Amino acid sequence: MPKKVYVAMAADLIHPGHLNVIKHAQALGEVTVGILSDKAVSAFHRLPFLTFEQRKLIVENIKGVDKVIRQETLDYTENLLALKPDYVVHGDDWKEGPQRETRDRVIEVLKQWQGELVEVPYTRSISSLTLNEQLKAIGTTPGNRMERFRRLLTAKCPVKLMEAHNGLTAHIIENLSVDTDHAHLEFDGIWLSSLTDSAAKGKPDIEYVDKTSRLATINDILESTTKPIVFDGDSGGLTEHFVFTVKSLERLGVSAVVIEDKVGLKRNSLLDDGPVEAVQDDIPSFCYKISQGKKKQITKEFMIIARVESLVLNKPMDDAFTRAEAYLGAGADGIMIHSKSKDGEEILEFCRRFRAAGHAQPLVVVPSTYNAVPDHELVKAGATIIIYANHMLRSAYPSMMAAARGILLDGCSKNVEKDLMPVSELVNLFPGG
Ligand code: SPV
Ligand code: MG
Repeated sequence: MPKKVYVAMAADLIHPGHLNVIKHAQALGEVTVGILSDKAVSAFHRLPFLTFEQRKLIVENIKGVDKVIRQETLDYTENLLALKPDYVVHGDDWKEGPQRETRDRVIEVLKQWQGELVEVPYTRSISSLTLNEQLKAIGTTPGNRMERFRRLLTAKCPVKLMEAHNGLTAHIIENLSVDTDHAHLEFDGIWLSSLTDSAAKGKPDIEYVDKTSRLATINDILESTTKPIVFDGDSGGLTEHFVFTVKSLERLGVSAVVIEDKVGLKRNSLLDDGPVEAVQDDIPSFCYKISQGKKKQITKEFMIIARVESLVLNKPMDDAFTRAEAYLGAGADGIMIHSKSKDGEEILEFCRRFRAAGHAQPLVVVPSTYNAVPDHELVKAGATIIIYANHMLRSAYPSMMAAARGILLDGCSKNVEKDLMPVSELVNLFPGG
């Protein structure tokens, strides 16, 4: 009987390091490779570029691999108990960082049948991480970018979007990551806010910045990123115009548009109630807009998310819920529920009710005012997408004010320099040539 050998890998970007591990495994016996699901990879890394099926197909065709199975979680236990391998083979680069605990558990489980962990020296100078960086520099395709959002929704909860209003802010969202002992943290995509896109152009958030200009902002963001983009489509405008917006966004590889059920002069939802009352669309009319958008979209991946403004307009929970169900019935792929409440109680109540009614669609929340409610509470109630809708612009503005003030008061910039990005860093932020 040949010995049983188990190797688990993401296998997104196959490189000689993977082949080296498989070669060592083959020398020990019959090799089963567990391909990590999108969900498992997302627990410690960014979502793979290739889908699970694509990664499986590639590994099935690698010399030395006898069988390929799915590994649902980062933790090996389930597959190890099912397979009882004599050996697990892995690169020796997982002794530190987020995978350390996984390694400890592998050793623990293997003990049950005297299995052994064999660690192959890590192949220096080539790793998925460096390849990932290179791939990011090349960019992505519109189709790949668009479908990543749906894949993220099946792989991660919550999916976190951060606002961007130009290529620079989107660049930060694309590249920022924080590794803790337990997790790899990064934003999953970009929220193209109408409020901050307008403010960055010195305009109010009243649908005055036209589509051409907003699509130009998207173009700048496409240039510096690969992550999915969700477009704040305001009210969607006239239905006859909205269907064109859908097609334009699809062409660019935007993953989703969110439209809100307002008519007339659109004002920002977070404005204190002023002299101009915002008016909510009636249900049949907004449903028609949604259904026309769905009918006209070309790809199957693009999503139209309906935003319910009832709570913002102080209408009862029942109104919000009735609308959400009607919009889903009209074909909306998900619901955004918004609120100006400080404690977020009404949002949590809506989310719970939405899930209790059996709706499985994505549910988006925007914790701008109820900012003390932690992400895990929103998720526990049923939210699946969290949008931080304006935080990049709001953090930049006070810093810019402080620098400008300091220069005026001091007559030179020496004293504010300590708070600024060095020019040497700025000129290298987007290297050309
Ligand atoms: C935006 O970011 O433009 C939004 C969210 O629509 S809110 O500003 O809260 O209305
Ligand atoms: Mg908006």
